[in-house]
Amino acid sequence: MKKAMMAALLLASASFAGAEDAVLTNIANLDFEQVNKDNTCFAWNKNAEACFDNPQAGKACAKQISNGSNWDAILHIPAFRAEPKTKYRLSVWSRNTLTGGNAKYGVRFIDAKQETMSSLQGGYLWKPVKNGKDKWTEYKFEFTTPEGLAYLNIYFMVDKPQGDIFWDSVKIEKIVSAEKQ
Ligand SMILES: [Ca+2]
Repeated sequence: MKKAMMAALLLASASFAGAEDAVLTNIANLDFEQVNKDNTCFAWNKNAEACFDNPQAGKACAKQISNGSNWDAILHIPAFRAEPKTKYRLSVWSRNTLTGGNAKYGVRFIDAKQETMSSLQGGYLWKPVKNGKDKWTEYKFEFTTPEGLAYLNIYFMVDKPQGDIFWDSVKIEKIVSAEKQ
């Protein structure tokens, strides 16, 4: 009886382990450890510089540069392949000294023609970070990709910032655990 219970427990834990969320590992420099010669962040656009003072992990983080407001102040990577009708979780770490303006992180939904799926909430999902939170803080949210999606992208936006904002240790996971239950 006892042995049968053990076997059942082992079996249960084995099937649970097989349904763990999958971290997407094929996206370059989500930890900001790779730095270009001009001190910008490898793989990201130019709206950040590498910062070696107090990263959340490793040797470097990103200090976002604002070149104005809204679209001039977005930091992003190239779009990466993703699956439609699938649940994902985006996690980022942030610290900031903002006393005005705002900063947010989010994703862009992109179709097979590499166009923004703007009929869906403008094609973007945004989440704010808390102004003045100068200790590293993890932020995350889950979302389900729409039918027809072919790519995702990760975006950081600052709007009229007063102060500095830093990002590190970005992670995107495909959520599989919930689907299997
Ligand atoms: Ca780092």
